[in-house]
Amino acid sequence: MEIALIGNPNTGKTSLFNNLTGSYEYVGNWSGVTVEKKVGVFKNNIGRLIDLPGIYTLNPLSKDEGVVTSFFLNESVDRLLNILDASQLERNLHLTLQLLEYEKPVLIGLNMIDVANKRGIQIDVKKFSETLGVPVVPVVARSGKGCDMLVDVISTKSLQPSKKNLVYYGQEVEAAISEITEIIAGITEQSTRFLAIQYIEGNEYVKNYLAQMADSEKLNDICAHLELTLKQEYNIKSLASFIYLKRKEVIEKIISDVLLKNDAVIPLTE
Ligand code: GDP
Ligand code: K
Ligand code: MG
Repeated sequence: MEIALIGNPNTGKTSLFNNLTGSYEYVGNWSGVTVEKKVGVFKNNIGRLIDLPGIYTLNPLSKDEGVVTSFFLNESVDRLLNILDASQLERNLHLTLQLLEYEKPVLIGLNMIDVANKRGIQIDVKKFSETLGVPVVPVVARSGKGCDMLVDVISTKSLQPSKKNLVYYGQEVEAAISEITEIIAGITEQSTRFLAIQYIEGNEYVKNYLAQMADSEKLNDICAHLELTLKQEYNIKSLASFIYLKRKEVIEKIISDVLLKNDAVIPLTE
């Protein structure tokens, strides 16, 4: 089983990686960039863990960030372990929403619980998990607290992709998503909804990927038409900013639902 570790920069990926894996199977660089690639074997031998570079979005701004998107397009990974900084949920969840759209089983490691608690941030983990439709395990990656539980959950045979479409992008975008998914259905193993949304956002890696298999002119026409419609109707800057704002609305709602206002303590397994 291949599991990819993914999250924003400085969320504790390396700390978690070191806690979960015993030996390194591979250490080198990702192709084309000087970003370290590390693959480790889980201590309990359930499979391999791939440490991906920290990113904020799958629509890359740099070649370094593009490593993750290329990985998503070209490799087959069984499960995603998404590490979140509990004290920076709002920023972190933009990536999470995109990962859920990728339609592979996702497990959330909710890290920096100690930092969040010190800042008075308490998260209703059960509700958070129900809202996202995937398991959420609170951890302190630096000390290893919660890591056993994380391994237990990621070893579960029945781990499924989230059945929820968390972000509804509005009638116009959803219509364009349907048109694109219809065109690319059957030509790729990857989630067509994920690819369609990323295409609309202007993800160059996804555009190049699909150009090898589908009629780019048709796809670009759909996006150009959508952009024109949205600009007229909502006075938006770009398709990317529209998509970003839709995700932001959902994130704000999620956070207002899962943040505890009282002093309830999040249980941590030793
Ligand atoms: P990466 O950039 O995602 O690989 O994150 P690192 O594993 O390098 O961690 C970034 C910093 O956060 C380091 O100084 C870690 O020691 C620290 N850190 C990681 N996990 C935790 C945690 O759960 N609590 C606290 N307080 N610090 C942590
Ligand atoms: K770091
Ligand atoms: Mg790191």
